[in-house]
Amino acid sequence: MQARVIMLVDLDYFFAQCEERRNPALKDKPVVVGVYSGRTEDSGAVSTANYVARKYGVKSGIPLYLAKKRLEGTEAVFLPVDDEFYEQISDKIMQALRGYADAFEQVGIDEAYLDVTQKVHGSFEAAKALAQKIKDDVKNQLNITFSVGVGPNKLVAKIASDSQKPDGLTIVKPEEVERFLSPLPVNRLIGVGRKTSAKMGELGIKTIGDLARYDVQRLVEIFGKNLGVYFHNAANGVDNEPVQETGEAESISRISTLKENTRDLALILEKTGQLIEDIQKELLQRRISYKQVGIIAIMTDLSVRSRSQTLETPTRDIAVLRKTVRELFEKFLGESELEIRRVGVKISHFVKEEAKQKQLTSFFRNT
Ligand code: DCP
Ligand code: CA
Ligand code: CA
Repeated sequence: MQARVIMLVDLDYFFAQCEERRNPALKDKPVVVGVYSGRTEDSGAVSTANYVARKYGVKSGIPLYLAKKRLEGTEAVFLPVDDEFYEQISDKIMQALRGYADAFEQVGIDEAYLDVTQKVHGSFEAAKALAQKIKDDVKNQLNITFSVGVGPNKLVAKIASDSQKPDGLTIVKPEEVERFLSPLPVNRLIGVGRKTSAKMGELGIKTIGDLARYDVQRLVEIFGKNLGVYFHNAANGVDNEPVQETGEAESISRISTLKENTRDLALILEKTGQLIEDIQKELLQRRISYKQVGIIAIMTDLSVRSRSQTLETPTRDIAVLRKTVRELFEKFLGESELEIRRVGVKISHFVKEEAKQKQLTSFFRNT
C-alpha cells in the first residue's frame, strides 16, 4: 500500500481573526472574543484571543475579568462571540479546501483533514508546495491565515499543525515521525488529558518517546486493552483512521424483508427494531451522531417509498431513533393503501464527536 499524505488545516486564532477581517483597524491591537454570561458586566470566559493579546497571557478559557486585568493600559478590544458570522466564513473556507483534496473531513468549526495522496502522487515535496499554494489562495481570496501540518496520517498531521502557529507550515515525512514525536510531552496526544498524563508521569513516562518505548503489555494492564493499545500505537505515530467526509453525503441504512406482506404496524416495528439495533452498533463504533432519520418501504408492487424527518439536535439515542421511526411509519401507513414487502431505516446528516467546539460555545452562551 502506498504511504498516505494527510494534511490538517487549523485556522489561526479563528474567532478573533474573523473579527479582524470584519474590522481591519483591530489588527495591531489585542483582540479578545468572549462569551458574556451577563451576570455582571465582566463575567464570562474568553473564547479566543489574537496573538497580540496572547503575549499578555490571555487565552481561551480564562475568565474575562482576568483578561481585562492582564490587558490593562493597552488598546485591547473585547467583543462578544458572533457564531453566525464565524460559521459563514468557515463554510466558505471549507468549501475552498474541499476542492484541493481527494478526501475531506471537517472537524469542528476551524479544522479539516485533507487526504491529498493522489493529488501529490505520494510525494511530501509536492505536498509542501500544495500546502503553500492553498495557504496563498485562501489568504488572497478569503483573507484568512491558517496553520497546516502534513504527515503520513491524521495523528501526525494534527500534532505537526500545532507545532508552528500562526501561519505555520510543518511537514513530517514518514522517516521523520519518530524524531518529531519523541521529545514532545505525552499530553500532545489526543486522549492524554491532565489525569492520564499525571498517571503516566508517575510511571516515569514524560515524553511521547518514553511512552513509545514503554512495554505495551504493562500499558494494557494499567489502562485497559483499548486505551493501552491506542497509547502504544499513537506514541509510535501509528494511525490508520481514514479521512472521511462526515457531511450530508454519508448515511447508514439497513433494509430487510418482512415475514409477510403487511400493513400491520406491530409487525413492521418488530422488523425495524432489529434494523435499529444493528445501526446503533455501527453508530457507536464510528462515534457519530445524526440529525436525520428516514424510513424506506418497498411495496408489494415493488415501488420504493421513503419518508424522513430532521431532528432538532443531533443525537445517538436509540430511544429517539425508535420513536421517530415509529412516527414516520404511523404517518406513512395513513397515507398509503398498499401492503409493504420490505422495510428500511436510514440515518444521515452526521456530526462527529469532535465537532463539539462550537457546541461548547453555545453552551457557555446559554448559561
Ligand atoms: N473556542 C472556544 N472556547 C474554547 C476553545 C476554542 O470558544 N475554550 C473557539 C474559539 C476559537 C475556535 O474555537 O477561535 C477554534 O479553537 P482553537 O483551539 O483552534 O483556537 P484558535 O483558532 O482560537 O487559536 P489557534 O491559532 O491556537 O488555533
Ligand atoms: Ca482548532
Ligand atoms: Ca485554530
